[in-house]
Amino acid sequence: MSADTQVAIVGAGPAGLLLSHMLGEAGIDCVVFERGDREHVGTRLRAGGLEHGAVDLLRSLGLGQRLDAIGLLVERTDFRFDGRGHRVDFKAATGHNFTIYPQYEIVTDLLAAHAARGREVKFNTPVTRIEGLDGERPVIRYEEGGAARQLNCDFVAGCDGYHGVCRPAIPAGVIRVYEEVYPFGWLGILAQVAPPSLEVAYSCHDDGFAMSSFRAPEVSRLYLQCESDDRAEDWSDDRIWSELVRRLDVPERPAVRPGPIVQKSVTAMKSFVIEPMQYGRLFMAGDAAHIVPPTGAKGLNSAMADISVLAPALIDFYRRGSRARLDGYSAQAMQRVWQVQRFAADMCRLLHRFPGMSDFERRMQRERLAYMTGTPTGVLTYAENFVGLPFDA
Ligand code: RFL
Repeated sequence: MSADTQVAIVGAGPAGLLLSHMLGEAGIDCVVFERGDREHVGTRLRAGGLEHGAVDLLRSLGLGQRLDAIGLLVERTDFRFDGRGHRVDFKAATGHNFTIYPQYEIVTDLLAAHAARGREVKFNTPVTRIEGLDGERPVIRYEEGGAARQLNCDFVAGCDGYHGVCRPAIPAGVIRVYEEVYPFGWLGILAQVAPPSLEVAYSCHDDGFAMSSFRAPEVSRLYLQCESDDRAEDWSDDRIWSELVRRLDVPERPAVRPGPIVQKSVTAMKSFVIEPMQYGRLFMAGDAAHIVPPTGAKGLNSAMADISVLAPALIDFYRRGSRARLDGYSAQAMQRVWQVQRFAADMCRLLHRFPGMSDFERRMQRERLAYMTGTPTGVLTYAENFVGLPFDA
């Protein structure tokens, strides 16, 4: 193939960097384009938890050293409703932990692996257009140092997140778009204070959902259901802590621990999927192809699961010359994508207060929570979805 590179990867988030790492280890030439700078990409505060499939994948790639040293193992979720806590021991139910290892640590590990092997990531290099996806040699048009440039490739990996350029490059009518926007947002804070316990707590409160989690032994991450159009500045630190205490604190559980808030932001809540996740020589992965409401802690894991299917398919093409696995990429990845969508949407509907909810609907939420936390079938169903369905790697 006479191309400038074999695989052009748009986006240096977890999906793009993981793909570049896996292809690079297999001797496949790729170029990663990233519109942000290295600092921006390596410090973005986003996801915090890894399913066991994601942990196994990182370890199998030789990227488990820091993860095993500083990742924090979680064994239970505490659901708060009816004014008390209801623990679900997902480790006992499935044998698997959930590992707190923030997204910026994974990105840091992947960037370090790129640097150690002399593989370049083109930061500050936005892709502006992609052409020729239905031909033999797609063209990537990008800006570098103020100049317009182009590069030919065999394949394009669209790992450029929800607001990227790859999805709009697919002709209208080729993909079907599924979207559900929820009528509330999440106010998320990062606080420089030890969490009440190394346990994740979800509260289904009459005034709205709240959640207590953490990123490190001295760093708490907490969320509050808020209005979709709230701005983080509308919420004073005092108001945030008093609302968290009101929604999360119950007897016989460690109380919320207020501390200095170092970051706060409001996130929109939506479910979004395109189907199929490929067109011609373009293969979409991660947030570029699907978004989940964060209630299930699935966005990052789902992005990594896509790559665990896409990377072997590309490697198979270059080793054996067969497009069979590439052609089947979307069908294979989508099975898991939809199961993850189901879990994340169910958790979102189960735990939030929706505008105009009737007493009956509210009572049904309570009964679903009681069944999920109080019966072996309910516990197992939650547990196996939360720790993660198998990766296909
Ligand atoms: P990313 O991480 O968005 O990376 C996409 C990259 O593409 C770049 N890009 C371009 N580069 C070149 N040219 C262009 N034209 C480009 N257009 C875009 C962008 O700069 C960016 O660097 O997507 P990826 O790799 O698919 O990874 C997905 C995860 O980042 C995402 O699913 C999670 O972070 C979602 N998410 C959470 N997931 C969880 O599992 N648990 C969480 O607690 C959680 N919290 C969050 C989140 C996402 C958030 N966002 C998106 C606002 C909290 C937030 C605030």
